[in-house]
Amino acid sequence: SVEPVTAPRVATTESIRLGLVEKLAYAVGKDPEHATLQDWSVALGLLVRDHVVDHWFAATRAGYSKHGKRVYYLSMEFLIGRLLNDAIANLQIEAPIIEALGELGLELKDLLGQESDAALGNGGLGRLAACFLDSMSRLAIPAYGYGIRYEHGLFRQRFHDGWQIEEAEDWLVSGHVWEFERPEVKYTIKFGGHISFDGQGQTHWHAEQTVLAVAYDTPITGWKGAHVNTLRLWSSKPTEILDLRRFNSGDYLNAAEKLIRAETISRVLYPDDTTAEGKELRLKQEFFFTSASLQDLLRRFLTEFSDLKLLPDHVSIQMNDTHPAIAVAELMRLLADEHRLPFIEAFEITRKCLSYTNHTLLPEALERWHVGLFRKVLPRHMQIIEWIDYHHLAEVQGKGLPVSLDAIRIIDHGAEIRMGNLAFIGSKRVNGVSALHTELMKQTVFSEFHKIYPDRIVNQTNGITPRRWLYECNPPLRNLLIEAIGTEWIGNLEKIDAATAFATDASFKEKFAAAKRQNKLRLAAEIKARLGITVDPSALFDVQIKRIHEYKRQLMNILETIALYHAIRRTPGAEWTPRVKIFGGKAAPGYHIAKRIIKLANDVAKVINNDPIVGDRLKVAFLPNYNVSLAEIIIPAADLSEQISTAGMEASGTGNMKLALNGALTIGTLDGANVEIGERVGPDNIYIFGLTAADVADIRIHGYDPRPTIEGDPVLAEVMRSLVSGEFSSDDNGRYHGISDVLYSGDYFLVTADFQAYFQRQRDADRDFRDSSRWTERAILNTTKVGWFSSDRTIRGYAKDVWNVPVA
Ligand code: 26M
Repeated sequence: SVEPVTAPRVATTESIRLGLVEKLAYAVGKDPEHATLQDWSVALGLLVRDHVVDHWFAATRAGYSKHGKRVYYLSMEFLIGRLLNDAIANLQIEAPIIEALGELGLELKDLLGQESDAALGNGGLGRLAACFLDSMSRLAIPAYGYGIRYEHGLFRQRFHDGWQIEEAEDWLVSGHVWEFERPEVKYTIKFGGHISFDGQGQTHWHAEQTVLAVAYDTPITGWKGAHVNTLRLWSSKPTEILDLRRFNSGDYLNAAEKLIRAETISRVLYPDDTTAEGKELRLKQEFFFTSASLQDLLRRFLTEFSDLKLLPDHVSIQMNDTHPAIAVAELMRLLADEHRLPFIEAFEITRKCLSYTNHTLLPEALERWHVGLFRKVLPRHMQIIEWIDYHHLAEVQGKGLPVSLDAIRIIDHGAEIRMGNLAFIGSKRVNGVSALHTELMKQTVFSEFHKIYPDRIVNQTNGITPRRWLYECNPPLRNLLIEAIGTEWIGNLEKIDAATAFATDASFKEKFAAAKRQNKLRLAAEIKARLGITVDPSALFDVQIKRIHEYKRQLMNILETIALYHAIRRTPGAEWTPRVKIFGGKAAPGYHIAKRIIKLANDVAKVINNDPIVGDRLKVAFLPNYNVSLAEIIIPAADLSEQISTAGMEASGTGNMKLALNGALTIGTLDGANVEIGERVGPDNIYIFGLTAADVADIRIHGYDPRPTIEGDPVLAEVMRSLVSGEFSSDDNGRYHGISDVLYSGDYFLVTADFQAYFQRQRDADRDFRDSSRWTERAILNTTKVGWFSSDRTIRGYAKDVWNVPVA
């Protein structure tokens, strides 16, 4: 018999040095003399991967999950970023690695920088999924992440003359060491065609197109390597490699057509995170990964059990937004058509296995599919959805509750399929991602459902992994915390509250400020390298990093920047708090206003940064290609965190949590998780301003006229004039007339309505920042009071309220 690896290997300086040189030779094919940094980085990745694999096997063999319940997290997006440092940190093998590299004349940080950033997600939703994987491993929950192995992740952003340019992203070209291809793990996925029923009660789906979903596995190491889960991503491949008949007849291009058609499905991530456009390829992607995942988990279940009625005891499936909501119909199809269960039983089982997380209330982001397109791509699922809709409506009518049936139909007016309603009806639990958001879900989109199923909607406020978002990205603060309170907080972030006692300790304060300064110097160097802008590291670093959206109101921040600029120019001799406005974020390629907002920020930056009267009092830096790796540099350096969405529109936010944990004070509206952050840090340690969600709802009912607000505020009025005068667009005076028009005519996101309150709170921040000792105390309290926002806490909540699984 073959001896398996039994215990994880131990990392010593010696073993790492020898291992590295061996990997470099036999896996990379280079000798040390000719190796590039990239070669060394791959060698180190492969070596660290060996350590990860030891733990992976150990975890699996420990039999933790024997006949237990498994969690399946289905997500269109996993925004994982780089993995090398994450693995090193979780396995606690940094010291021997640094030492071994030193002996080889190499620096760890240089090798880490070589790894490509896996950007298989748009923003918050995808990054949340990645934090959840980390926490599920931390808590030893036997879980699988399921998603798509996009060949191209989110586009790379660069600026040309201040305008956003998108370029294809290519994360796989330089060799991704973290995945294992599983060519034997593959499933057939069908599209299109027609359905027939035979006399024996069997349903047949005669597909128009079939492709294969092939598995690629990435191990996800939990804290201290105690548990390792698997992220399984599906890649689409043709069922046959080549059409030989066509090829032999000389028709080379058409012979390759099937291959291209098949591989197109997992080719590229859709770069939009607001508008749910009804594109056929997108629907195919959603079904592709959902079907493969369900087939895979059913196969795993059936190797252990035979009675599918037991499925809900052993399987919990989480739908990350409605993107995998087709799971409701697909699980029913697999149970009924393939495993011959009666529909009604299949429906019962389905509703006990699935749960759904909602991430937005924006109507344009709620997925809907035209019935015609849907029937063409998924003819059998159309029938199943019709059955569910009919059956569900009858069930509700039977209860005699006073609800609007129109609101709970899946098929809206016979024309469109509402995926939110499908997901809701097919789920055991439906959750929102912050207390406010969950309340609004109950009152708005799902109010009728909430009357029928009062226990179904639950809240699970988002969280972030403290490993990546403090321990890994902020070594100076990490080391200070360890010195002060030990290491407990890394695996149990609520323990970070122990450092609250040091908030007024002179020596701790000094070291905390020094750590912040060190991080600011690192960011200043990055700004210099990427933009050529010199910034003063003692200035207030004011950060807004997130996707560009009107509701997130980057525009309000830019208008405030202009107002401050005007004020500085008017009295340059006054007492100014030097500020650096830092922006990062991508606009969806088709979102024209968002792209113009980027151009405006860059135009404003150009004028301000080159105005000698202003000097160091104000600088503006829009860093291109904001991604996870850049976030890891910006966040530890922030003093002020901009969370200024129109109240009621940001479901939760998670950047707000990362910034607060790293000692930035928030300036924000009472929106999403800001509300809960404010409750924990206290009103003196956060700058809350503006309309509440209730105010916004009220204004929307009565109608809002921006004109008197603008004209009644001389500061804002001057800013508005500068937009149309060409002060920031001397090469094209008309460039910002459109933006001005949007603000004058309706201003749906209420930028002008909140402007004055926002401007005032910014001046409060200016004043407070000048008392650096007091500011440091408040920054410390932000770090020590937000331990609750660990994704470990969030996952404990899901485990208890949604999945019903035990945790470590
Ligand atoms: C939909 C259809 C077609 C193409 C793309 C999409 C799509 C992709 C991502 C739609 C929405 C997407 O993401 C929404 C999102 O990121 N929501 C954010 O989720 C975070 C985690 O819960 C919250 O913190 C944010 O407040 C919320 O905006």
